[in-house]
Amino acid sequence: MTGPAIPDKVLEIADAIREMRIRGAGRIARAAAEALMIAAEGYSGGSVEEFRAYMEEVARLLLETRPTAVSLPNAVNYVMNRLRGSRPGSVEEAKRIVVEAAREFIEYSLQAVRRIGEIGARLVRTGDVILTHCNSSAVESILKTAWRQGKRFQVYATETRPRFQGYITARHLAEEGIPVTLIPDAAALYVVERLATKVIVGADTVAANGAVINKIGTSQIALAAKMRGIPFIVATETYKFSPYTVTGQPVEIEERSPREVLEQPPPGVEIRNPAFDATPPDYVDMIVTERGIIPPKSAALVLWEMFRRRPLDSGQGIAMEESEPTA
Ligand code: RUB
Repeated sequence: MTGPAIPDKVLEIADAIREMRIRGAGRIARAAAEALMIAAEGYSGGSVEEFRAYMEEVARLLLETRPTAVSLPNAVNYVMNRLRGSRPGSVEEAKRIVVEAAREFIEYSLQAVRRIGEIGARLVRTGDVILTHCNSSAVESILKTAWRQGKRFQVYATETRPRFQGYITARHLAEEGIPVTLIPDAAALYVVERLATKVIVGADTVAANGAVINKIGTSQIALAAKMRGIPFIVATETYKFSPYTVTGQPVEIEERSPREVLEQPPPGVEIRNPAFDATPPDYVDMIVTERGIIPPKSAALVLWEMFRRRPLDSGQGIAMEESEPTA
């Protein structure tokens, strides 16, 4: 690169996303917006065109960290499209545009998680036994809101191998006073068959056909819930709906290092570590978003409303002309 160096703090955020010290689709999106803001604030000198080139480089760095959660490109494009679509008269003005858009995205995102909590809490009843998988801020928001409203229920949290995000869920819920039981992933069907009254999980990406991409193992749980006839509920902000899937682009499933599964596999043994799977829309009863509850088949309508115009094929894949979630 010929322009100014990317600030250390931005490189650290990109690393933290890659290494999963920052994880969960919502947090990843907010961290990316913050990184763009830090990059803009730290920029000095050069012309507006040089600033644009530098910001595009930062955007690329962030986009390359993890492939599956569409919240990442949606957040980056939300901020970058504001810059791409403006004609600032000075670098200072261009920096302000980026910082304002990033702040807006972060604020929208935090509010969306709170709103999902309020809307989703209406689905929780006293006496419920709720199974969840992985760690989702949107799911936590629902459970904590319902608990604070005085509803009394129990939660089963899967461990979520190989990175054990279920421990985070269990710890957070226990801190709130919610009765929570941690189970091995393989016990999910046992719990759904005998105990659970509903399943609530988060999402990394929702496809235009309503398929939900979430932590590996989610689709098995959805299948179990379908067999048993209990509701399978997804909690997600609308910026996890993927505009790319409208034009048939498949969602890339991240395959992480086998060493996360087993440090030293026995000789001759291959290990695979797919991090996400896709749950077909037929297995999803409803999707709780900050704009209300929708059936999975309405995902395309949400995308249409959010992005308003048709996706445009640009040099960097599909970019949205208007990619701003509207409040
Ligand atoms: C996290 C995961 C979460 C979603 C939703 O995967 O699959 O269920 O991201 O989380 P990883 P949130 O730990 O590999 O990032 O509701 O917090 O966005």
